[in-house]
Amino acid sequence: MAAIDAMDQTRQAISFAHLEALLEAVFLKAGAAAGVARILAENCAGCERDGALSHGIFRIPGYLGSMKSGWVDPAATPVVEQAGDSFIRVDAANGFAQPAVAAATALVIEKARQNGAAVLAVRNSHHFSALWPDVEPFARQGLLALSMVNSFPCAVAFGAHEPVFGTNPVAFAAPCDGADPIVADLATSAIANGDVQIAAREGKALPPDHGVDRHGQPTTDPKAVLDGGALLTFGGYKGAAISMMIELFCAALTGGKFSFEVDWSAHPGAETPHTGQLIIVIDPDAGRPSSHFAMRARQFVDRLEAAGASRLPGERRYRNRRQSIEKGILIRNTDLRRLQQLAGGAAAAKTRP
Ligand code: NDP
Ligand code: PYC
Repeated sequence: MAAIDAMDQTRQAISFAHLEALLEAVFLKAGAAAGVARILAENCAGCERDGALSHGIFRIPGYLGSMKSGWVDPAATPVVEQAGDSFIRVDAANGFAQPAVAAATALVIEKARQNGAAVLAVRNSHHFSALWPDVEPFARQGLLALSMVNSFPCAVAFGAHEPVFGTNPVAFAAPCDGADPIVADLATSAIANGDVQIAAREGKALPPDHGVDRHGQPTTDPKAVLDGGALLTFGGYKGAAISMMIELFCAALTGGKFSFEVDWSAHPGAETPHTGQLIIVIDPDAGRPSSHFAMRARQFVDRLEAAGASRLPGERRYRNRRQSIEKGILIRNTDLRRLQQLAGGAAAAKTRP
C-alpha cells in the first residue's frame, strides 16, 4: 500500500480466514515462497485481529519494499543447527524470522521437554512484527517462553547523543490455569517506531519524554523523531539496560547484527531490520510429578486482581481477538481494495469473505 488513507473511515468486517488468505496471496504475488507467505500471512492477520495495529496490515508496504529491493530473501531456506544439547541455532539465510523460528520449533519443544529448557538463537533474520505471536503458542503447550529481538538504530541510550539501540521488544508467555496464557510484549523504547509512524500519519502528537529531534532536543512531534531524531528508552537508564541486554543476546550471542550495524541505504524501500532473535523455552514442570506452574500462576493473577490491578498485559489483545472472531476484523475499505490489487485478480475469488 502506498499509504494507509487515514481520512477514509469507511470500513467493513472480514473474517480472519479471509484476511489471512488475502495476505497470503499478497506475499505470494510479491515473490515469497509458499511456506513463507503462509506464515507471514497468519502472523500479520493475527496482529490485525488482535488490534496490534502497529504490526498488522499497516506493515505490508514495508514487507513488500524489503522484498522488492532485494534486502530480504522471501524464499530463503533456514538452516537449523544443534549447537548443544539444548542450544539450537538457526541461520535464517537473510529470510524472515518467523519461518526460521517455525523450522526449529518442534526441536526446541522436544529439547525443552527432555532437558527442562532450550535456547533458540536466530541470526541473519528479518523480524518486522509483534513478538507475542512467537511466544503465545509455547504457553498454549504448557511451556514458558521469553523472546527478544533487536531492530534498527532509532533509540538513544540514557545520556547518549546518537541512536545505537533499536526499539528492541521483549515478550514473555506463561500458562495460567483456567485462562488464556499470560502474555506481555513491549518495546524497550518509550514507544514503538510503528506507533510513531501511525501518529505522524494521523497528525497526532507523542506524549512528552518519548523522543528527541535531530538536534537532540525533546519533541512531541512524531515527524521530527522520524526525520533524523530518535526515541528514548522507557524508564530512562533502566529501559536502556534492558535494551542493551537485547542487543547482546540478539546479536553478539546469535551471530546477528547489532541494530547500529543495520544499513539498508543501498536498498531503497527496505524497512525490515536484518538482525537476530533469541527465544528461551522452559518446561516449568520439569522434574516434578504433576503440573504446578499454571496453578501457581493462577493464584498470582487472582492476588493481583484482588489488589486492584485493572487489567493484565495481553487482556486488550484477547478482548479484540474475541470480538474479531465474533464480528469480523474491521478493515478500511481503501486498505482492503489496495490489498486486493496487490494480491492480483486471481486471488480475489479465493479470498471472498
Ligand atoms: P504497549 O505499550 O502497547 O503494550 C506493552 C504491554 O503492556 C502489552 O503486553 C500490553 O498488553 C500491556 N499493557 C498496556 N497497557 C496496559 C495496562 N494499562 N495494564 C496492564 N498491561 C498493559 O506495546 P509497545 O508499544 O511497547 O509495543 C507494541 C508492539 O510493537 C509489540 O507487539 C512489540 O513486539 C512490537 N515491536 C516490534 C519490534 C520489532 O523489531 N519487531 C520493535 C518494537 C516493537 P495488550 O497487548 O493487551 O495491550
Ligand atoms: O515498531 O519499533 C517498531 C518496529 C521496528 C521493527 C519492527 N517494528
